[in-house]
Amino acid sequence: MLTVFSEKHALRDSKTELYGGELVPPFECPVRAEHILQRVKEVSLGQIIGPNHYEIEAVTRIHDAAFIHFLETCWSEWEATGYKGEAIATCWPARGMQQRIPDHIEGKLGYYALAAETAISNGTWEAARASVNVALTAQAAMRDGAQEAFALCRPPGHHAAGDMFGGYCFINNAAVAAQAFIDQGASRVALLDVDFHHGNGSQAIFYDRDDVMFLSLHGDPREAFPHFLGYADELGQGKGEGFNHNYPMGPGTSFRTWGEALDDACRKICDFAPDAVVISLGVDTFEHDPISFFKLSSDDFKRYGSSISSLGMPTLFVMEGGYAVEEIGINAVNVLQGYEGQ
Ligand code: B3N
Ligand code: ZN
Repeated sequence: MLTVFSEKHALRDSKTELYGGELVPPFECPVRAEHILQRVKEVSLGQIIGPNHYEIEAVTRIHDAAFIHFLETCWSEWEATGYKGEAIATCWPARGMQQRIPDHIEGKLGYYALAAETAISNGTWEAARASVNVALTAQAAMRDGAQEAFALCRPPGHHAAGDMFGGYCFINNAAVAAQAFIDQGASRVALLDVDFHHGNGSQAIFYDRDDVMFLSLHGDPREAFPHFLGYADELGQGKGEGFNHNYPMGPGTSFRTWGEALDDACRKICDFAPDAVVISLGVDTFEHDPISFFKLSSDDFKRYGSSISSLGMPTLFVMEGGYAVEEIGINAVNVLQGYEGQ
């Protein structure tokens, strides 16, 4: 399987994450991608290439242009104020307030942030831009005939909505890739999100569409981030009604339960008969993940890679979360090896 990877991921190296009322070193850190790449090499998964450059229009098919401009300029505006720390949102357009974009960077951050844990710092934009180029390059390889590809994206993307960042995500790599399939002539694409966290951004982006089906297996939002989306009764709206499927699951969920949800999602994908499947591949479902509560073992990742392969459809894997850094390479690559029948 082809892997696409960019060294520029390392430019996303913020020093702070707001967790439990403290500023801690971010769980989403550069060594994650290095370990995955190392494992891809160790098992000789296949060719590894760098990303091509894509014009921003591929990204603004999904994201609001003013939001993209904000991401690009946020750090320099923040620095210019003289603030000492990294750029973290501290105020929001809450219920009953105006949904206007203020001039001051503090207001802009609140407008575009969905949560406060994710700091923007020097290099964040460049890394996010490279990450989406990784996804688009892997997608282009499939347009050119590859049956499958692995976009080793970092930073991740599935929490990013049309005009919101957060949950360690800035540009929604999987959504941009799904849109590229459609723009190149695909009639239908399925976006299956197996990360521990609900892909609120992907859901919001495709919620009223019938050409991209979104399915997500995740920690019950009553107990887990992003808390305000990902419930089972969110089924899509308008034309998109019936094309959104959520499988929230509680603390301690084992592979037995999780696998049943995956089987159900796969049946829905078969009925939908997409031209391509995009997998938002997070391995924070791992039993030893430090921020999640599912109980999948390293072997389980191989098993479900094989289930995804049984769909028999062109499949693009896009890397999302996973914070057990010692095992992240084994777990992510196990999915890909399981897919390949190894
Ligand atoms: O949910 C958390 C969180 C929960 C538990 C933690 N422990 C026990 C150390 C730490 C953090 N934080 C909120 C931000 C979560 C972003 C999730 C990003 C992701 O992987 N999305 O797929
Ligand atoms: Zn996650």
